[in-house]
Amino acid sequence: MRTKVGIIGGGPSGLLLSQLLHLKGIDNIVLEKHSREYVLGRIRAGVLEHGFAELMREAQCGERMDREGEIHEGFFVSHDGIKDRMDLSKYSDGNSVIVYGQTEITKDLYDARDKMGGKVVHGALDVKPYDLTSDAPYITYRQGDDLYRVDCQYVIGADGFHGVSRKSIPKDVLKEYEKVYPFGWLGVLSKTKPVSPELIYAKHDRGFALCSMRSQILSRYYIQVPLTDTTDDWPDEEFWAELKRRLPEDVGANLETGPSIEKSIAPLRSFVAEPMRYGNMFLAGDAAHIVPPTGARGLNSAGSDIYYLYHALVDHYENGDDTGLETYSEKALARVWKAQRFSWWLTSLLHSFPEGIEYDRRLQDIDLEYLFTSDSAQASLAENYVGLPY
Ligand code: RFL
Ligand code: PHB
Repeated sequence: MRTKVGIIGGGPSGLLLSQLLHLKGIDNIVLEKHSREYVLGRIRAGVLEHGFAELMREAQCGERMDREGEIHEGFFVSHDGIKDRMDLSKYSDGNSVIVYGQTEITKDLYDARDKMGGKVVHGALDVKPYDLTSDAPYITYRQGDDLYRVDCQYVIGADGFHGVSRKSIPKDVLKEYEKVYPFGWLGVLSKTKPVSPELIYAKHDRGFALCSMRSQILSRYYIQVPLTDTTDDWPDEEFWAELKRRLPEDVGANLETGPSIEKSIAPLRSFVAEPMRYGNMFLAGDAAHIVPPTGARGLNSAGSDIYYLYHALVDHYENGDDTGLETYSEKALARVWKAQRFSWWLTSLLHSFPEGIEYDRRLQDIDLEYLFTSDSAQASLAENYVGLPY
C-alpha cells in the first residue's frame, strides 16, 4: 500500500500523531507489533502536563480525560517524618497537571482511530524501514505468513525504547547518551482509596516511595527496589508493609491495603539518542529518549515531540514549508534535554543510592531544605513539573 506517513509503533506517540494528521487530511498508517489488549495492559504514566492535555483536545480525544481526569494543583514531598507541599499552581501562574492514566489515553486514542476509520495494523511483525535517505522510503512487515510493503514519504519511529527504528540508523550517525540507575521501581495497582488526595513523593533512608492514583478508587504505588529483585520477592503483604515504613506515620496509618491487580518492576534509566532525524525518518517519544519516571516526564516529552512533528508535517503538506522538518531534531532535543536534567535532579534528590557516600546524603538534605525555603527553587520545580513551553 501507499501512504504519506508510515508510523512504526502504536503506543501513545504513534497513535496521537496518527490521529492529529488524519484530522488534517494527511493519510497515514500505524504498524504495531503487539495486540491492542497487550498495549492496553501496560500500566505506565499517570501525570499529564497541560500541553499534553491540550494536544489530546486538539486530537478530539480530550473529552473523557476532561471528565474523568483529576486536576492536581500540587503534590507532597515527605522526608524525615514530615510532609512539605509543593504548590504547583501558586508557583507556575495557576498551572496544574491532570492525573489520568496512560492506559486511558491510549484507549481514547484507539477509540478515536476506530471511529474515524484510521489504519492501525496490530501484530505487525518483523517491521523494517528501508531507503530512509531517499525520497521514497518504505516499510515492510509480516502478519502470519503474509508479507506487506508500505510505501510512504516519511517514516515515524514511535516504537519505544526497544523498537527497530532507532536501530536502523547507522552507528556512525547516531550518538547515544545513557545513564543507568542502580535500582528500579516496583509498582502496584490496587482497587483501594488513595492514601492522599495529592501525590506523595517520599524520600526515606530505606528507599524512595511514591503514592499516586488513577482515580478515587484506584491507587498506584511505587517503592524503590534493588535491580536484583523480582515481583516474586514482593508478595502483597510485604509490599504494603515496606511502603508504610517509608511514609510519615500519620500517612501510613491511613493506608488502605488490598490485593494488587498489577505488579511490575521497571529499571530506571536516562537515555537520549541524537539526532532524532535520519533522512526521512523521524524518531519520537521513547524511541529516542527515556527518563526515570520520578519527574513524570516520559509521556509528556513524547507529547512535545509529537507537537513539533505534527506542526512540521502540516507545514510541509499544507504550505510547502519544510522549516519545521529541518529543525525538528534540534528543537525536540532542546526540550528533551531539559526533561532529562529535571528527571535526573529529582531522581538524585529523592532516592537512596546504594553506593552513596555520606557527603552525597548531606547534599540531598540541604537541597530539600533549600527547595522548601526558597520561592525561586519551588518556582523552578513547578515550571518543570507542569511542563516547559513547547
Ligand atoms: P511506547 O509506549 O513504548 O510505545 C511504543 C509502541 O511501539 C511498539 N513497538 C513496535 N511496533 C512495531 N514494530 C516494532 N519493532 C516495535 N517495537 C515496539 C510497542 O509494542 C509499543 O506499543 O512509547 P511511546 O509511544 O513513545 O510512549 C512513551 C511512554 O510510554 C513513556 O514515556 C511513559 O510511559 C513514561 N512514564 C511516565 N511518563 C509520564 O509522562 N508521566 C508519568 O507519570 C510516567 N510514569 C512512565 C511512568 C513509565 C514507566 N515505566 C514502566 C517505564 C511510570 C512507569 C513505571
Ligand atoms: C504514576 O501515577 O504512575 C506516576 C505518577 C508520577 C510519577 C511517576 C508515575 O512521577
